[in-house]
Amino acid sequence: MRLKVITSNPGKVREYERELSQFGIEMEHLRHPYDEVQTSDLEEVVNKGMDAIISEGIRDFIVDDSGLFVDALKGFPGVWSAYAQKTIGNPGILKLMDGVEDRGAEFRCCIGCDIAGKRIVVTGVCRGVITDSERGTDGFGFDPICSPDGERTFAEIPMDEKNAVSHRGNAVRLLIEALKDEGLI
Ligand code: ITT
Repeated sequence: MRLKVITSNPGKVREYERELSQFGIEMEHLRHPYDEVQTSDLEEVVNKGMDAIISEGIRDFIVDDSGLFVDALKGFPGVWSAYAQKTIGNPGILKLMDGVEDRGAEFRCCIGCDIAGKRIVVTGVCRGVITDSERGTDGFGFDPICSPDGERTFAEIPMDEKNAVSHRGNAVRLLIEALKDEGLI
């Protein structure tokens, strides 16, 4: 079975490949921009994006909308994570967190999967903390400032360790359960 991963982010594709290849699912990276509606709900972004992609005749794909929700910033950057990453970047998030004691944050990943004419939408979460400085060179995006356990950041651990606890890893496990329930794997 082959699924397109529709994203501008090759880091996401690598994580899907690692987790889904063991179930005989091959991933194909497709850069195909789609409208991401402005809403505070990741699932709504995913469902509307899927409608648009399907209306163009594309089937058998995954889309992924993710975000970092920082407790002390009342959930910012959340659904604006991609914009925040491009503009203020990790140094900007660290600056907003300067002197803030409550470092708690949550990563969320919503996966929309169109497969064999069915739609599966699942969301995985991962709690962690925002570190005091950027650390590590692996991963992408907010990984150098996010730590699942307050010790190493996601950019300091191998991908398998990240996937074992991450928002995307948790979402993929829900997707695998749903694919099994549908008898598709
Ligand atoms: P697409 O929308 O094209 O898939 P994107 O990178 O813009 O790619 P999102 O809007 O889902 O993806 O992600 C919002 C931001 O959160 C973006 O800057 C990502 O780099 C970052 N992000 C998403 N997942 C992440 C992860 O596992 N680790 C670190 N940062 C992540």
